[in-house]
Amino acid sequence: LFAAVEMAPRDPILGLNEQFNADPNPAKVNLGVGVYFDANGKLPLLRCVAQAEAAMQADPKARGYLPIDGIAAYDKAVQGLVFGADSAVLQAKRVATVQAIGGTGGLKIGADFLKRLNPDAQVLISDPSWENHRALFSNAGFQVGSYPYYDAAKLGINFDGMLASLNTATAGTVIVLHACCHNPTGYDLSPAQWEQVVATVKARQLVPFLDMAYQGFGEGIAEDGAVIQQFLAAGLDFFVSTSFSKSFSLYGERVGALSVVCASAEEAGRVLSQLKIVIRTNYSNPPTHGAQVVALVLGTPALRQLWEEELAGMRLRIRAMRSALVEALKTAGVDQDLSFVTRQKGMFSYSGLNAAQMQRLRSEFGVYGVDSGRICVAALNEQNLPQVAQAMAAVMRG
Ligand code: PLP
Ligand code: TYF
Repeated sequence: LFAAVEMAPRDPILGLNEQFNADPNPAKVNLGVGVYFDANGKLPLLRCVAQAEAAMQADPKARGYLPIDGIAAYDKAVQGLVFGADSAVLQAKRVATVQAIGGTGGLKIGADFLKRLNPDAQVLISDPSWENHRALFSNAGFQVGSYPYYDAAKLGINFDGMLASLNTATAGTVIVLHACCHNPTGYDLSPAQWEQVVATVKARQLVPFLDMAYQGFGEGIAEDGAVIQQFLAAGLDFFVSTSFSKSFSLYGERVGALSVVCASAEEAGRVLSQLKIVIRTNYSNPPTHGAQVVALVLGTPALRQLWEEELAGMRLRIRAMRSALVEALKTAGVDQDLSFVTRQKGMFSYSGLNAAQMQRLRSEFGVYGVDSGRICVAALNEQNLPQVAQAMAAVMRG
């Protein structure tokens, strides 16, 4: 039966993790996978999460099936965070939101729904993008192309190329956009550039799908969500996937959501009914624990305040590591302009290093980043920084 089954390639990033775990070098540093580690190099358990879990344990509940679209209080909390608690679009009940299995699950529910709605549509992702974007939309049955995004020579965004590409896309093309903290480059559009993207998407009748996996890691919760307000102001219908993997440090609980902004409450009701079919035929209904934690934190003022403080702590530590990396590289003798490192947002830095340099970092120095040149700044700390900077400086010198 399986004689003709081919070996599938490893996920380029998760595969790197396996390679890291197998490396006997005691001084190895993992800057590959996008995970936030604290100043001691540990995966944090947020205090707001621990307190919510303690409260849940003090009053344990039986675990029945959840509704297909998840915990109502959770979906409402997601909507408040993404669209603003008193936003007109929520008051008008124009948003269909479902709990999802991580941000990936939110993307997949959206992709499956879009495939039924518009089977011949093309999907465009940024070049480069999170690897799984292409695989996920291809596996949902779409032709996946890309729009220019990174400009290596400029160490920034090829915005003219991006707009030109959107301007030639046919009506109905699904445009996957990183709402903030672009993965892998770290370069985000300015509000003025977003305004042009919104206008183009509207004029060309494209279908925006915003992936928001890092809300709160760029400039702040509201600041990172500002792009949503720009799409709302233009009166567009659009998709937003949410992930709490990073912002709650709940990677393994798989907590995410999909929200679809519709033209009316009646339309949102019909869209919701279709999203529920997609969920029902994939995994029936979502799991309870992670969403309960997030709903409790977001719905309890003291816990919410604690979460916002802890999230700000992660954001500021990453920013401090960016500046520290620049300083350490200068100290190690790198004299090129490194200001791009502190211009980038979120967990990642496109370092500008090529695949050969990244491989040397791994084999000679035990420093693991992605061959594209992406390093996870959120995994840097005072202890590993000198080693990382020395190693990067060495491969930069050639
Ligand atoms: N989208 C982007 C851009 C990501 O970087 C990630 C990272 O994991 C995801 C989606 C998936 O999030 P989750 O782990 O919650 O499925
Ligand atoms: O880009 C990253 O490193 C994170 C984690 O298939 C990740 O988004 C990477 C690959 C993958 C799932 C999650």
